[in-house]
Amino acid sequence: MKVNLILYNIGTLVTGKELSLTSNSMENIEVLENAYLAISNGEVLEYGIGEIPKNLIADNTLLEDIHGKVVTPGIIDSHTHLVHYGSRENELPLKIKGVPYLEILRNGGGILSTVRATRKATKEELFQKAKATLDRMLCFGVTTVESKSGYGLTLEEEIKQLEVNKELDNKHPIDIISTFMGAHAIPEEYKNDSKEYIEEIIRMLPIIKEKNLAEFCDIFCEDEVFSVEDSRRILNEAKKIGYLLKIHADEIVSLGGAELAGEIGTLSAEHLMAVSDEGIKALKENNVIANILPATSFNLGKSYAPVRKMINEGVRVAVSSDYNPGSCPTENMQLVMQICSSQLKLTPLEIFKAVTLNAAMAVNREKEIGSLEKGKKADLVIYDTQNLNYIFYNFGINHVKDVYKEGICVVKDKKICY
Ligand code: IZC
Ligand code: ZN
Repeated sequence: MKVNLILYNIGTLVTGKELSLTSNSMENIEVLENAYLAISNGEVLEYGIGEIPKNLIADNTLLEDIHGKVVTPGIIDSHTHLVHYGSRENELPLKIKGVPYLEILRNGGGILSTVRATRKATKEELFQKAKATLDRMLCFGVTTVESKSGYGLTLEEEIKQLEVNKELDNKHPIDIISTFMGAHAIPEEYKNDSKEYIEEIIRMLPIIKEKNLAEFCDIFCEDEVFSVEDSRRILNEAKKIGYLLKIHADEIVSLGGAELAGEIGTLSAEHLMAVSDEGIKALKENNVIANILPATSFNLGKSYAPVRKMINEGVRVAVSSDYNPGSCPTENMQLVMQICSSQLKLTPLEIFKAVTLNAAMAVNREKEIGSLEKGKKADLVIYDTQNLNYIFYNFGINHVKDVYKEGICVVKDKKICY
């Protein structure tokens, strides 16, 4: 049997494999103590408890002693606005004074200021900025990232952003899943004719699909941005031509975005801080994944999505960063996970499930990633701790020691090495 690498003496191995669901618990993932994990050709070959079976060891097998530390699947950041230019720290004093996010946008700031900067940037500039971000994410254990467009808002400029996604996917160890989000804001040139911009988005959809630049279509369904009716129209058009769907739903105002997600059958609904009880029911009944972005609530000083209620109702919950230059400028998924612990009262196992298997489902990749099961990619993280609780207990620092992407070490002792 040909094995390239075996990690052994793993104190805690979270394989992330889903165990049968006996209740609505989200702690139903497999965890092994004193384990080994064998990797062959970038995939998980086998894992188990105790001594490494002799038949797994060939002359050229690399054996790596993990010294009782923690190993988990690679973290999947299933909601980011990765590719953009500029930054918005000029809005910090406004935010501190309590000026609402939507008011800043109404006055031509917010998303629109990032649109101006992104349109001016070259593809190379966008690539270099996003690459630096991905390097930071990788050091926090992230091995797959969903990346939305939405700072171009013209066909040409949206294509520019999406082509950067493709280039990053080709050139960086992190896998990129690309989402078209032309429906992110009404651009300034359509300020007095938003209906015409919606028509423009509908014209962009097939062109971007034909170029194979995006797998998902997302929309900012929000007060003063895209109404439920506009969102229904755009998402249904996208569905017809083969996009998988996402929706920014009930983030600031309870508009009925979650109900729409259920009606249309989006794969996930994002944010959900203001979701209604009917909305939660719609998510559950239609198997829509609730993708929660708690660092945005933390950064804006807003309320959190009612995660426990959703879990109790049987909704599948994923957690992601929402990395973007406005409401959540952080690449630190470990901080996001620590917020889940301290603010949302999720347990370590619930949190790991939310950022691995459930996140893989939110980007339609659960057959390849999200758990360390036989045949899946050997994307994994080694933490410099002796147990899972410590990762959440000693908060605010990065416990990730090493990261492997498809069986190859890309972060060693906290340093990028790809
Ligand atoms: O740039 O503000 N919420 N879109 C919807 C964002 C945040 C990104 C931004
Ligand atoms: Zn977002």
